[in-house]
Parts: sequence; C-alpha cells; structure tokens
Amino acid sequence: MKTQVKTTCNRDCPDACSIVATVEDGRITQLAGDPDHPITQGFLCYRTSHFLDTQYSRERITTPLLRSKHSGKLLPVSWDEALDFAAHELVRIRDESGPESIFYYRSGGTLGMMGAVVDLFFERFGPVTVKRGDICSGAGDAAQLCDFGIEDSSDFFDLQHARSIILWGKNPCVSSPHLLPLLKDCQRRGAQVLLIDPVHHKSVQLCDDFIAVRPGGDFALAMAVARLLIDDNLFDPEATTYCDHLPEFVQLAQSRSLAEWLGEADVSETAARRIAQALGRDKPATILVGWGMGRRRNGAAIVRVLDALVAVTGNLGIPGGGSSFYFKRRGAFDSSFVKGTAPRTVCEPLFGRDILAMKDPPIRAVWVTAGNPVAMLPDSHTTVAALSSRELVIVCDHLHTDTVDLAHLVLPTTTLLESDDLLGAYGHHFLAVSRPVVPPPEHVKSDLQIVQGLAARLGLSDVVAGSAREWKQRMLAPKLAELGISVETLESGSVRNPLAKEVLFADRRFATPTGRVNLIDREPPSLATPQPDYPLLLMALSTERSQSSQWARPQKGLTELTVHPDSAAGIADGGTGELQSVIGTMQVVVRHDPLQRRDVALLAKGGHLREGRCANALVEASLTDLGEGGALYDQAVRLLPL
Ligand SMILES: Nc1nc2c(c(=O)[nH]1)N[C@H]1C(S)=C(S)[C@@H](COP(=O)(O)OP(=O)(O)OC[C@H]3O[C@@H](n4cnc5c(=O)[nH]c(N)nc54)[C@H](O)[C@@H]3O)O[C@H]1N2
Ligand SMILES: Nc1nc2c(c(=O)[nH]1)N[C@H]1C(S)=C(S)[C@@H](COP(=O)(O)OP(=O)(O)OC[C@H]3O[C@@H](n4cnc5c(=O)[nH]c(N)nc54)[C@H](O)[C@@H]3O)O[C@H]1N2
Ligand SMILES: [Mo]
Repeated sequence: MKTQVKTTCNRDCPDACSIVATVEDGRITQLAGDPDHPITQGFLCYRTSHFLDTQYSRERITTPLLRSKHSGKLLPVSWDEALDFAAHELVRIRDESGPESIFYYRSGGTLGMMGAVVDLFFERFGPVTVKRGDICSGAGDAAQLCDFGIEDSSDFFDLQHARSIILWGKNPCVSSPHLLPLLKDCQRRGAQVLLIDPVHHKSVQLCDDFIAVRPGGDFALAMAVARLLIDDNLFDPEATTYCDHLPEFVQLAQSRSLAEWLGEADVSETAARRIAQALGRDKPATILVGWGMGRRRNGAAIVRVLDALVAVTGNLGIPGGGSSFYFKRRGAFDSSFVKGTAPRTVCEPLFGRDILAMKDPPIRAVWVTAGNPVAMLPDSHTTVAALSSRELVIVCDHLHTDTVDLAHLVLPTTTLLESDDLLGAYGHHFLAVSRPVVPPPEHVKSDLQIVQGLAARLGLSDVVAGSAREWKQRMLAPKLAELGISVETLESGSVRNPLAKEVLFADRRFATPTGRVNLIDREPPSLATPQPDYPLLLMALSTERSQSSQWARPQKGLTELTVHPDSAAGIADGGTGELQSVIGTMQVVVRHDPLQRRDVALLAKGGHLREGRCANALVEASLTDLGEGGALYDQAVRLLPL
C-alpha cells in the first residue's frame, strides 16, 4: 500500500521545510517538498532529498553499543544493559566528584524543542556542567542583542517591499535555498540584489552586483559607506530620536579617510558608492546579514556596524527595511522549565582546552547529543585528546561520527524522518510539528525515550514523564492557545507564528535599556591578516552535499581545496598538495579558480577527521569579539607542493 505522510525537517537550517514522504509497505520510497507550504514551495535541498540513503544506510547505528573492556571495540548490547551502565556510571561519578564533573553537550543535530526536555533531565540530575557561547552564531547573536535588545526579523515576505536587498556574506543557493524564489520574486518587482562576500560562490549568479571584500574587511567597508552617506547627507534626519551614540558613530567613520577604509576593505570607491546608494537612496533597503562574517575575530563588530548602517539610513521599522540576521524560532514556545542553574560552563569553541583544563572537580564524564564536536569544533586534535582521556563518554547519535569513535557507550537515536517534535525556523516565522513517517528500527529510541529510560533508573521519572505529544502541548506558549493555536492546528498544516510582527520595530522602540538603537561606537579588534609564511585564510564553508558533518553520500579520497591559480604554490589544477597551519596539516587535491581572491583557501565544512578531510584539524580555537563564538575563518594557512 502507498501512503503519503507530511513531516518537518528538523535539521540546523533556516528553512525548516515541510516534507512529503511516500511510504510503500512500511518503507519510505520518496521524499519531496510540500507544495502547500509557503516557504518550501514543493522542493527540497540536495541534502534532505538524498536523506533516504542515510535513513536506510547499513552504516546507521541501530542498536546500543558498549565499548568492550577486553577488545576495546564497540559491541552491541541491549537497551537495559546500556541504560543500566549509563545510570550506574553517571551516579557513581556524580556522587564521588559532584555533578559539575559531568559535562552535558548538546549541539544542532535536531532543532526540535524536545531537546529542552533532555536539558531538563540533566539540570535535575545535576545540575551538571553545560556549554556556553555558540560556535555557529555566538557573535552575531550578541551583536543584535546589544544593538536592538532582541533578535528577530520582519515577516519573510516583507522583503517584497524592498527596493534594495544586500546579501552581506550570504550564500542562499547552498545554505538556505528556499530564500531563492523570494529573491527572484523581489527582483521581478524591481529590487536590486547586491552580494558582498570574499568568496565567489554560486549565489553570485543571481545578484545584480558582487563585491569581493577582503575577508573580515566588512567593518572597514561599512565605515567607508558610512562616510559616503554622511558626505551626501543621507542619514535619516530622525535618526537622533531612536539611536544612541550617533555622534560617536559619525566620529568613528571619520576617524579615517575614505581611502584608508577602502584600502583596508580592498574595495573600490565605486563599489562602496553602490552600497551607499542602495541604503541611502534606493529605499527601502534590507541587509540580509549572513552567518559567516560573525565567525571572525571582529565578527560581532561587523554585524553591529551593519545594524548601524540600516538604522542611521532610516531603514529600520519600515516595510521592506531591516537588518535581518535571525528569526526568533523559539518565540512561540515555552521551555522556561529549564532554569539554567548549571554550576559551571565549558566555552563551546574552546571545548577541548576547557575540558582538559577544568579542575576541582575535573570533568570526568561527557554526554554528547545531537553533535559531532570532534569534526565540527575547532582544534580537533585537542577535542580528541580531551574526550579520549575522560573516564566516560556517552554519545547519542545514529551516525558513526568521529565523536562516536571516542565513546564508551553509544545510544542510537531517531532520524529526522522518525522525529516527533515541535519546530520553529530561523529563516522564517512558520511553526510546525514533525511526526514519525515510519517507526524507528526496533532498537532505536528517541532522545526523549532515552532520558525517560535513564530517569526511571534514577528516581527522576516524574521530571521528564509524558509522551512527545504531551510535551508538545506543554511547550506551546500559553499565548498561542489564547489565539486558538494548538498542537492539532500545527498537525493540520504549518501556521505562521501570530506573535511575530509583520514589520519589526515599526514603533521605533527597541528592547535595549534606553529603548533606542545602541549604535556601535568603537573600533573592533584588528583583522586577521595573512602572514608571509602563512599567506592564505582558510575558510571551510557549507556545501550543498552535506549538513555540517552529515554527508548525503559517503566521501572518499583527498578533500578538494579551492584557491586562485596564483596561490596554488605551483601545483597544477587537480594536483595534490599539503595544506598547513601552525597546528596541523592535511593533504588535498588542489582546484584552481581564477574567480577567487588570492588570499583565501576554501574547503567544504564537515569533513571527517578519520578520513583526513577535517578542516578543524587545522583551525585553532579562538574566540570572537563578543558572544563567545568561534573565529573559524581567520585561520592562516599555507599550501605546499607534496
Ligand atoms: N547545504 C547546507 N546548508 C546549510 C548548512 C550546511 O552545512 N549545508 N549549515 C547550516 C548552518 S549550521 C547554518 S548556521 C546556516 C548558515 O550557514 P552558513 O554557511 O554560515 O550560511 P551563509 O551565511 O549563507 O554562508 C556563509 C557566507 O559567509 C561568507 N563569509 C565568510 N567570511 C566572510 C567575511 O568576512 N565577510 C563576508 N562579507 N562574508 C563572509 C562565506 O563566504 C559564505 O558565503 O545554514 C545552514 N544550511
Ligand atoms: N571549520 C568550520 N567549522 C564549523 C563550521 C564552519 O563553517 N567551518 N560551521 C559551524 C556551524 S555553523 C555549526 S552549526 C556547527 C555544527 O556542528 P554540529 O551540530 O556538531 O554538526 P553536525 O555534524 O550536524 O552534528 C550533528 C549530529 O547530530 C546527529 N543527529 C541528528 N539528529 C539527531 C537527533 O534527533 N538526536 C540526536 N541525539 N542526534 C541527532 C547527526 O547524526 C550528527 O552526527 O559546526 C560549526 N563548525
Ligand atoms: Mo550553524
């Protein structure tokens, strides 16, 4: 029998697509995008449309695995044995050294709200040590909170009112493909689309103009633009009424000459004028602030200066205007049952170093769920050293990751097609549920069932009791019930969050202490500049073929490094070379691309360490200027012939 089931993609992606899955005799045979969903519009990305290969892969972990003391191998065990072991060891370590000796780490494997129930379990069992900072968007989040007091965007479709759209460091063709139909629609309505990015990538083709800024040179570029706006008298005359630090901002822009700012940004005056024109004259203008720029030493300052440009030109609070970095995806949900009482924290980008350094008590056990820190956090070798020297490492995943390689116990979890959860999105305001398209394999449990199994052994059953559906009901914000939105409503089709504004800041009131925009008023840390002996900046960026370290198809052989032919160290296109940083080396196949800048070295993010494809083996762990993000793209490297 053939049936169709709708669910929602739970991946760490702005789009949160509605999926139509075809099921034949209990097996999923096809995945398609939901034609009825206003954002999904009937198509899926490469990663998710190829997900059946992962769902039915023989490599998938479908039974608990416990590392044998004799052989050192991970061997299948029953759930009873697995959970008894986990409960016994966690209690032993907690009782001997205190709950802070256990570090619970959750990353973005699923964006479902049910993760909060797992957080709750560890808070009540401990509270244990948790992470702080954010490897993905720490700097940008902190920047927007600092400037506006909240982080959100106007409605997704409000972009249709924009005359100018600036993709500032953003590659929607890869990272958020469901923005493309809207961008094309905006262009048909007459909007100009500009792209500002150090990398020449796929999204260049859909833009009217492309400005290849120096990596991290965006602060200087924005300052050049501010100078031009000041000279042409294009600041909003009302700006003083809703912006703090306007004189200081002007002073900052005037602290260097236009030529100096342009030199630092490595951008022509014509290009800077183009941006000033878009923001100051061809209004309304929206900057779609990408997520990559924040992953730099001066990343928060870059996002802050873009917020400032939008504010001073009067593009905030009007239809078609804004500085859009994030959509408040949890805004319709209530997870306030997690109190945030952790006694101490590990800084996420410094994961390995912090674990190794912590004393009184040391970290003895690490619980990893929905993440692959070995491959995805910087300085992989230190992460490996940290995890492989712990007494207990437990990993919940369904893929055999580099982190699973270091686990004492592996607990197999559901995939996105078996998920039963509540979802918002960080690229639009639609809310949705996911539901199991098929039941999970016999020996696989959801994250909720795993903590419930553990809680039952630890006298904490009451804390996490309830079916997935009951938890969904509990987590829908009470305000939504007042507006008539229930789990049933979400099950019958996705619903736009009615609490989200159509036009953000329409009243020009901001959630900062003064109620005004907090304009950036000082210079950020200096740029990471390539060194004579390490002349390239390594950027390992999203690829359409994977979701972070989850590849649609297995990757084999050397990974590809893309550089400008002049930066290829004499290595021919297709030849092999060695990429080196001060902390690691990696063999690569070199690809020439004359369209790239000469100071960048490009890899795909998410390569596996055990296959010698992991960029983070070369990336030092260092922090952004605010928000404890990782300065992932500021790594100086060199390429040498083999
Ligand atoms: N296919 C696919 N989609 C994904 C992901 C994936 O792994 N694969 N990952 C998901 C995740 S985890 C996230 S957080 C989101 C966002 O994922 P990201 O990949 O962060 O998304 P973008 O912001 O579109 O792309 C980053 C852009 O920032 C640019 N950039 C880097 N440094 C600078 C700079 O200094 N200045 C400027 N102007 N630009 C710079 C890069 O060249 C790149 O084009 O997407 C998600 N979508
Ligand atoms: N060099 C470099 N490093 C980067 C980046 C970069 O651009 N360059 N990007 C950064 C960014 S933006 C991000 S967000 C991080 C991503 O870092 P991670 O969140 O660690 O990324 P993933 O590799 O997707 O790991 C998620 C894991 O969760 C598992 N999983 C999926 N569904 C479930 C589930 O329901 N339950 C459980 N328990 N597990 C599940 C998946 O199988 C996968 O192994 O990496 C960062 N690291
Ligand atoms: Mo991310």
